[in-house]
Amino acid sequence: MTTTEPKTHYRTCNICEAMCGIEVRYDEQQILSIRPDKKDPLSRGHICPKAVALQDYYRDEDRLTQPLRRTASDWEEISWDSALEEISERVRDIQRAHGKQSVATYIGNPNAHNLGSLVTIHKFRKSLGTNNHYSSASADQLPHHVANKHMLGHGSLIPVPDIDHTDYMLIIGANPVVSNGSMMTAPGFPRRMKAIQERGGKVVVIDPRRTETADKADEHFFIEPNTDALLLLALNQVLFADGLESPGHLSTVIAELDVFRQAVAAYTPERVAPITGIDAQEIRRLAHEMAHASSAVCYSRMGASTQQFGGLCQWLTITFNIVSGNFDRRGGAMFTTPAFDLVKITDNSNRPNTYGSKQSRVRGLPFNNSEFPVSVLAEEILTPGEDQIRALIAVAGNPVISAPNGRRLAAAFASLEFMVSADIYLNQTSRFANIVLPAASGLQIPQYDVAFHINAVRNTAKYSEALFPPTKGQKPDWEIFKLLGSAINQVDDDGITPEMVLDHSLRAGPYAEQGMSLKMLHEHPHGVDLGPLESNLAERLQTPDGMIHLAPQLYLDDLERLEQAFFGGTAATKKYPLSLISRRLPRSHNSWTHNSHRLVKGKTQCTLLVNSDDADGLNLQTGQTVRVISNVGELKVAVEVSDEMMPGVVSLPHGWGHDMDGTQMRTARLQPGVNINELTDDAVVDNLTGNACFSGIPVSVQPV
Ligand SMILES: Nc1nc2c(c(=O)[nH]1)N[C@H]1C(S)=C(S)[C@@H](COP(=O)(O)OP(=O)(O)OC[C@H]3O[C@@H](n4cnc5c(=O)[nH]c(N)nc54)[C@H](O)[C@@H]3O)O[C@H]1N2
Ligand SMILES: Nc1nc2c(c(=O)[nH]1)N[C@H]1C(S)=C(S)[C@@H](COP(=O)(O)OP(=O)(O)OC[C@H]3O[C@@H](n4cnc5c(=O)[nH]c(N)nc54)[C@H](O)[C@@H]3O)O[C@H]1N2
Ligand code: SF4
Ligand SMILES: [Mo]
Repeated sequence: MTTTEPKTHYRTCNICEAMCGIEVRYDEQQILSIRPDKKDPLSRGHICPKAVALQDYYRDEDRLTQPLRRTASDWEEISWDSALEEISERVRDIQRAHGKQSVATYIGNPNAHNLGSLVTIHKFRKSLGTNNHYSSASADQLPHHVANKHMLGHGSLIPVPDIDHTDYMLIIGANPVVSNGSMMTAPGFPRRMKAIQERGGKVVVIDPRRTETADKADEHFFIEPNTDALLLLALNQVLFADGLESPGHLSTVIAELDVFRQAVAAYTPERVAPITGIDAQEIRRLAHEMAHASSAVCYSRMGASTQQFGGLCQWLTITFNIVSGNFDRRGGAMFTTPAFDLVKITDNSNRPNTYGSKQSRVRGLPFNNSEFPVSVLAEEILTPGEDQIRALIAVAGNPVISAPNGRRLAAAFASLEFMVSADIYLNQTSRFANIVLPAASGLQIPQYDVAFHINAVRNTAKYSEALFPPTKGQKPDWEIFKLLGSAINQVDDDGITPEMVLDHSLRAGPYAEQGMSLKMLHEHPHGVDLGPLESNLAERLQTPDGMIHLAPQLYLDDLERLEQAFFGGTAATKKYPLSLISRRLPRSHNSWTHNSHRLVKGKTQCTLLVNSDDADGLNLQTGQTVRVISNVGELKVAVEVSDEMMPGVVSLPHGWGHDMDGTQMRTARLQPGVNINELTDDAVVDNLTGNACFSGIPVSVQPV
């Protein structure tokens, strides 16, 4: 019998934004262990259970290994050549008959975690000659990009909480103890949060649920979902009213301070308190604490972005950091200096892809960063007329589960003349494709986090080679983009690999003088430490006039919509007395990790959390099945009574619902769960940015 010596491979886990370093021990037969890489300069020994499950997604027998073609009643495996030939013929026929706008793309979250995708997507999309591009960004973080763009000059110039040095952190609508941060790459967040407390600092959480983060924080306040813009307006108002404004070293580059002061003047804590549910004196105190702390940062995320005033929330979070004197300053909101510097490479200041340069055909929502919001995708497919979408190419996305009103989107996909999906599974979205292309993923692709080094709480750089080759007929996404480009548009293969782009960008980047290159990263398999965040906004700012804009007109205009919604006198509806929000689970990532036995074993995770007062009123007990009803749909799910919840608010996990329609889903047989987005409404968005709204969904709950 021959035994092979175990080998060790170091890489970055590419499941979520945290970029944890992992150590994989393996031999020729199997993976022996996946453990934290203690020498990774960013994650320093942190991983979560999802990284250990990388071996499960790799070995999963339900993974697609050959292109599939939908037949009248089933699927047949076909060769790549036949798949590409059919795609080429069908898409070009549709383009000829209905014009280029009739073909759309949807790009899902895993693309953001994939070096190869990030450096090939743009060229592929451009080659299609359509504006009909969609992605998960508009179900997630669009308000951040719009605020960064209008205030700082570039959508990807992201203010990052300097959590390793701050003495005060106000967290609004985020649960980084579970998520490990978003728009804030912070692996091992619990440890980093504890360090704030150990150095005498304080963490405060604002959330309608007493989350895992709130539990560990020094203080937690419940807030009525969807009202964070009012809270943030009042926090900003107090800074001016109580003479606490101190823009510090930035005072000469801040424009529109007086306009901003006037814009927030009406939003006193007393005026917003009854709506937000947070006492006026407490709001005032929080603003004072933020201003008086030796360093402080306000961080707001998903809960404050995916709501009707997400755009205002992200604007006001940035202003609060600026006006309280905590911007571009140690321990405040700071900016990275990434080795692959997307901000400098893609100067988007004057390109036609900019915010509002086009409006969506049916509803008139704004184009941004070369995409329309995903909330209009269903209507753009279903509404007849010139430029109606008739074909879709979806890569690494599952919008039937991840986008609002998933059931309407499913109906829209079913009506398409042609659909292609590149995925690792046959799932709720890819089942509508005529051709499904099998992608390589996780341990099978090379990795450098082009996107997330920009958001990281420390400057580091790390490259990992693919550990295993693609299985059978799988291909990495960047090759799929190139093959699609050449099949549909005869785009010649330029021979450029992701590594070539990476090496070129590293050599042209801010660490060129220190010898930064792909070779250097090869020599440092744990990653290269490039130091803590430093004050650098003078060099990073991208606005044409070199100023930070505190009061861009689009936000001032949007305050009227907010006034109307909260003070316009519309009575609340009794039909849907409860307010639904989403949650993320420690052993689950979006919609695609539920086939890993080690992650889904044990008790049912996809439950409706209901406060005990509400449960008593409705006569509900833990374990009981209820109907949750909204104006777009209804579903049945088990209740978990929990005083984690604010009274009047209920919570469902996002990313589940794998047996919707009773189809033969290959994934997630153990715990199918329910799809929260059968309840969310694609008609209700943040009108300013077009971002989807997942917070404060009016629902009723009834015993079955
Ligand atoms: N109600 C509600 N909805 C939400 C959210 C919420 O909190 N509440 N969160 C939103 C957020 S933040 C996000 S990011 C979106 C996510 O929205 P999506 O990106 O649309 O959804 P995912 O579940 O991440 O789907 C990823 C898909 O890619 C496949 N996949 C995984 N790895 C690879 C790969 O390497 N290559 C290819 N080709 N395919 C791969 C998976 O099988 C899956 O089908 O959902 C949003 N939707
Ligand atoms: N374990 C795990 N980690 C993940 C993911 C995952 O699916 N599982 N997904 C990854 C992705 S794609 C992303 S984008 C990040 C997201 O990371 P986070 O931004 O931390 O996202 P969530 O955990 O959804 O936290 C949102 C919080 O907002 C609260 N909330 C809901 N509505 C409101 C509201 O109106 N106001 C306020 N103040 N709070 C509200 C919710 O209760 C919840 O605690 O997580 C990433 N990490
Ligand atoms: S926190 Fe995210 S990056 Fe870190 S191990 Fe877990 S899934 Fe991977
Ligand atoms: Mo996300």
